[in-house]
Formats: sequence, structure tokens, C-alpha cells
Amino acid sequence: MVSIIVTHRKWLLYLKDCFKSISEQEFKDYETVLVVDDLQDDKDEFQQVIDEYKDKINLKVFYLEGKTGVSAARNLGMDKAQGEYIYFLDNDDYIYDDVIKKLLDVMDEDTDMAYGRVQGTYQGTVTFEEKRDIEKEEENLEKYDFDNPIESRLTHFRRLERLTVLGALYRKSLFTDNNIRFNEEQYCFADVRVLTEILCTTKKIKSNVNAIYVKRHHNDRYNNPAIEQTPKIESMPYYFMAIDNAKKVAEGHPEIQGHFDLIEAKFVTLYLIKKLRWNTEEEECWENEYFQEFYKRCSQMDKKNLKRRYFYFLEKPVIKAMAKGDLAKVKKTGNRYLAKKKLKRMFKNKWARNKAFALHIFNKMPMKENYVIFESFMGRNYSGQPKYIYEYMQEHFGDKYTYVWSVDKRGLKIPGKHKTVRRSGLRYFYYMNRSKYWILNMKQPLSVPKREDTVLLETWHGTPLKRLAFDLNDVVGGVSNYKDKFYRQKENWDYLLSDNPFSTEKFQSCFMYPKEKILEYGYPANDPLYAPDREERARKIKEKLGIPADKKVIMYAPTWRDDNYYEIGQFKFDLDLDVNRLEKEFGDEYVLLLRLHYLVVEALDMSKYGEFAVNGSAYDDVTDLYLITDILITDYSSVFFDFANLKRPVLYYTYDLERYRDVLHGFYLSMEDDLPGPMLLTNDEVVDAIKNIDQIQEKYKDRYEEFYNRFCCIDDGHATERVVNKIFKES
Ligand code: C2G
Repeated sequence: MVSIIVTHRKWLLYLKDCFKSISEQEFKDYETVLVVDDLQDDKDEFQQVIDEYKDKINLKVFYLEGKTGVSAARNLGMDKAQGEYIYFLDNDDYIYDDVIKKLLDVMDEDTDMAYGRVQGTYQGTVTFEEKRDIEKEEENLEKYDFDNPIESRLTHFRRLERLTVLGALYRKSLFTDNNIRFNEEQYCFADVRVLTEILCTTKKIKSNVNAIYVKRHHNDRYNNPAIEQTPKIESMPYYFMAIDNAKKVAEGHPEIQGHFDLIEAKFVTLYLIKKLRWNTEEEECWENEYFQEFYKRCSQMDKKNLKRRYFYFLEKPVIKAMAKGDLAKVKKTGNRYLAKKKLKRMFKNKWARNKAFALHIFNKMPMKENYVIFESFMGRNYSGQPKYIYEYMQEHFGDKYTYVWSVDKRGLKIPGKHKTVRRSGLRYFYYMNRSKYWILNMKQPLSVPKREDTVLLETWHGTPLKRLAFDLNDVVGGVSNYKDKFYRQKENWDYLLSDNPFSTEKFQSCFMYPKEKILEYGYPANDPLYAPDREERARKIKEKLGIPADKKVIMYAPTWRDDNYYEIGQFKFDLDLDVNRLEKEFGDEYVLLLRLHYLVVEALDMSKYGEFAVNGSAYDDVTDLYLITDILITDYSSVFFDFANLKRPVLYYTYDLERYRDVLHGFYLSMEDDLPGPMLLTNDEVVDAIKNIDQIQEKYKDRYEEFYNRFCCIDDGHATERVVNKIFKES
């Protein structure tokens, strides 16, 4: 029998995935030993999960008493395990259905340990499962050295946190006969000594690289940190303890001991020198006790070991200086090494090159108090709140300010006296550095250093329906360090604009942003929706788009799908709406304006449709399109919050509701109860709804009113004025 030892403290959501993966094992002769350490989930919900899986996975539950920590929990798990083999599985991870079978396949009488592969993911179960076949093929199996377990399990890794007991099946007697246990004082890096001990004790090791253990890297170190995300400064005592203990058990194995020297030396050149360079008052320990500790360690090191691979010639002087305890020299040699790395990056990467110019030259030039830089949707459009703030300033302040627009392509038509800079170009870095004001509607790039005196107004671009940033469990289709980056970006926002009390509330959690810095002033981009001359504006816009004055307009404005992309940030879109059918039904009375999301790079093939369909995707400003729209069809896009200011009908074409809600995003509102229009799942329903639009308006009258009062309560045509007065008059 195999005992699968799971330790749990919190995150029921993950535990369910973990249990599910156990229940799906092909090999059935197992027990699941769950050790609960200081339960932090809701007790009833936890019990429900236990009840659900009790029989399915032969579950035995034990509570850790008088102790805490994963080491103690695993020790208790081993004491309780009745199987001949044990397999450790963390509650937030999961395994493929063939793992236990595959590992047992390679185990024979002489084998004490069979290890598979630990594969990291930032994704949730569902999306990961979908991708796993592709990833399996792409994995480079050659990098695993199967004949040399010490090499492939231990010395292959240069960072201590990579040394893990996970992903392997062990004969239980290996632990009991040799009294191998986890050190209960070791909060982090507890695996290091145990793994070293195992490898020094037995050579009877096999592997099956297709037995895959999926390790979830937590994408939110602020709200949901994994042990491996313990801040370095706090984990250092455990770091030293783990290395010392591992070296002790590796007596008689100089190659293993030498490897730990290498790990320490690498820590100095990869991490410590950066800390010494940008030393802050709160982190003085790097220059004091941790420097002393590494001095002691480096002075005792056998330097010959460092000749091993992965150690570059500019790293050696750093370690030499470290061995002498010469702080000034460590800093000097360390800076030289960092400079070399930076130079290398600069050659490869334009952003890094421009950033260096910014830091060393532009940053030292005086700030221009009257420079304002604007950017909408990362330079893609002349639109949104930045556009209206700019136009208001042009009108009221004229030449008092110098206006700069950051654009990602030439040809954006921007009226008024201004400069344009190409986003990511050198001039962009120059103006970003010298301008006192940044007015943006999306996140700013972190590679552009923001000065202390810069005022960054983050206007954002919509009331959130879909969950955002820190309120998302999984970030599908985003970069793996999305939340880390987001955290640093929002820390630099001086103000965040909000359109209504609902947004103010949500922004506090999803952006982890303080209420005091949120300006609940309404959206400048919605001002034209209240303009007295809006009919006249609408007439001109229709003319510009070639839409006959006597035709009414249906706009289809869907959002993007996180899982449908060419590459990150370059999204595809499959048009599910039956345009030809709509033309047949409504061609006499309406035109259909197709407006894809700005992140979608797909160009619609308009030649397939007649004059009925008008391409609105390349049109800069969606506010203009609202003005000419009689019926809006959308899905999960925040466009309807803004459009509702016009009190015109909205339909929701939500053909993929379940996937969008349950897998990709999740919502802040109930789509069923809160929306001011019906959800439609098929083209038939869309056609019907348009035919009966008057009845629908009547049916949704009260709900629309409620919706309007909740989300459009601040917009009144004067939001821009409020924002400009706050940002520019006050400062
Ligand atoms: N937008 C547009 N055309 C579309 C969809 C969106 O012009 N077909 C613009 C609108 O200005 C809209 C904004 O993009 O208000 C945000 O659109 P969403 O579809 O809601 O997508 P997203 O960029 O994910 O923003 O708080 C809001 C969220 O950030 C959502």
C-alpha cells in the first residue's frame, strides 16, 4: 500500500483539487493521510470536503496538537502512515492520474526511492489540465540525468528552495530504519536536510520522469504567500540552518558539501550584492549580521569547488573579497558584476537600454513642473479619460502646460498643440522622466522609473464587472508574476479615479489600494454623454463613419477572452454573432457596428458582410460610438456601465457565460439579478430580443433605473472639471 501524506492549514479550494487528483489515481491501493495543522478555513466547509472524499480516497484525518509547522505535520503523517511506501503531497499542489502507478512501475525490491518530475505552474487546475499534453511534449527531458541521482536531485539546483522531497515515492523503511525526520524547528527549507540525508543514505534510486507532480507557485505573495515566498530577510536564519544541517549529514560526501558552498556563493553574487548596493535603513541586517555570516562562510570555503560550472569569472573577485570580509571591496566587485549583467541586458533589450539612460541622465535633469504626459490604452488610442482631461486643459489652460502624448503607432489624430512620443522610445523615457504629471488609463511600465515628485493619476478604464488583479484566483493568459508587478505598479499611483461607489469599494480590494487616494469623481470620458449638443455630435460621428442618418445603430462590443491569444497581450476573437442573419432580419432599419476590444489584434474580414456591417474597431474613441448607438450588445465588458448613462437598451450575448465566470474571471455582480438587460445564449435569442426591444425595455425598466442609480450616480457632464481642479489647481 502507498500512503499519500497531505498536510493542510488553509486554502480549501486547492485542497479540493488535490483530493480530486488523488481520487483519479489509476493505482488504487493507497490511503490518504491528512494532517491538519492549525486549521484556518471555515470548519464546516472543511468538514464537507472531508465527508465528500472520505471514502473516495481512503482518507484518514489527524490533527497536529501542541505543535505547528509543515515539518511537524509531515513527521506525524509518517508516524501514522501504514503503507510500505510514502508519497508527500502539499495541499495546494496536485498530481497526474498515473503518478503513483508510474513510480511503482520502476520500484523494485532494491529500490528505496523513485522520483518523478515536479512541474511548476501559476495556473489553476482547469486551465493547466488543458495545457498539460502540449507541455509534456515540449519538456526537454535531456536535462534530467537519470543515471546520477545526486546530480539530478541535488547538485543540479543552485537555489536552495529548489531542493524538495516532493514528487518522489519512498520506501517507508528508508525513513524509519535510518531515523530520517523533518527538523521541526526548520520553518522553511525543511526539505534540504531530509533530501541530503536520503541521497547520502541510499543509492538505490530510480526515476520515471513521466510521473508528474504539479507544484502551484502562488501568484499572490501578498495575500496568499506560500512558504517558499517567505520574505528573504525573514527566511535567512532558516537558510543558514538548513545548509549547516545538510553539510553535517553529508560528512564523507565532499561533492555534496561542496555543492552547498556553491549555493552560498551563488547567493552572494545573485542576491546579497544587490542588497548591499541598494541598502535601506529597514534592511541594515544585510550589511551587518548577514554580511558577517557570509564572510565567515566564504572564508572557510574550499574555493576550488567554485570552479564548477555556473560560476563566472566576474563572480570570483566578489567571493574573494567576501572571504576577506572586505565590505567595500565586495560592493565594488559586486557592482562591477552587476554592471556587466546590465550591459548584457542593454545590448539585448531596448527597454533596458532606455531605462539606463533614464536613470543615469534624464533622472538627474530638473523636473518640468508644467509638463503633462498622457497615454490611453498603452498608446493605442486617443480616447478615454486622458483624452477628455487633455482637451479640457487645452481649452482652459492653453500654453500654460506642455502636453505630451505617448502613442504606440504613428497616425493617431490628436488635435491641439502637443508633442507625441513613441511609447518605449528614448524620447518617451525622456518625457516620462521630466514630466511632473502622468495621466494614464492603464498600468504604467515598471521599467520607467517614477520620480518622487511625479504625480501619477491612474484614471483606469471602466467599472469592474469581472474580477480583477488581487481578487482573481488564477491569472489566465497573463504573465506569471502578474500580481507581483501589479503590486509595484499600484504603489506608484498617487490617485486612482473611480466612477461610482461600487468601483471605489472594489478597487480597494482588487488593487489593494487605499480609499483615501481614490477620487470618486465620475469619468471624464462620460462627460460627452451629458453634453447639451450630443445629438449634433452624434450626427457628425455617423457621417464620419458613413452611416446613413436614417439608419439606427446596433453596436456589438464584446470583451476579450483571456485564454484565446496568439501571445500574451495579443488576443484573438472568434465572432459568434451571425451577422448575415441579423442583416436579413434588420438590414432595412439598422446597421451593425462591430467594435472589438482594444486588446484583440484580429482584424475582422468585413468583405463577408454587406453595407449593414460597419467596422468600428479601429475607431479611436468608444464614447463617440456610444453616442450613435441605439441598442448595445455586449457580454462581460464594462462598456455597459458607461453606456447606461444614456439610458438606452443593453443586451448581453453571453454564449460562454459558464467558462468565463467559472474559469477565466468570475464577476462582482450577479449576471442574473443585477444587469439592466437580458442574457442571451444563442443567435435566435439575439434576433428575438431585437425584434421585441420595446417589450424588453419595459420589462427591465425598474432594474435599469436601479442600475443607473447605482452606477451612473456621479457622472453629470462635469467629471473632467472635478478631476482637473483636484490635480492641477491643488498642486
Ligand atoms: N472597450 C472598447 N471596445 C470594446 C470593449 C471595451 O472600446 N469592444 C473599452 C471601453 O472603454 C471599456 C474598456 O475598454 O470601458 C474596458 O473594457 P472591458 O471589456 O471591460 O475590458 P478590460 O480592459 O479587461 O477592463 O475595471 C474594468 C476592467 O479593467 C475591465
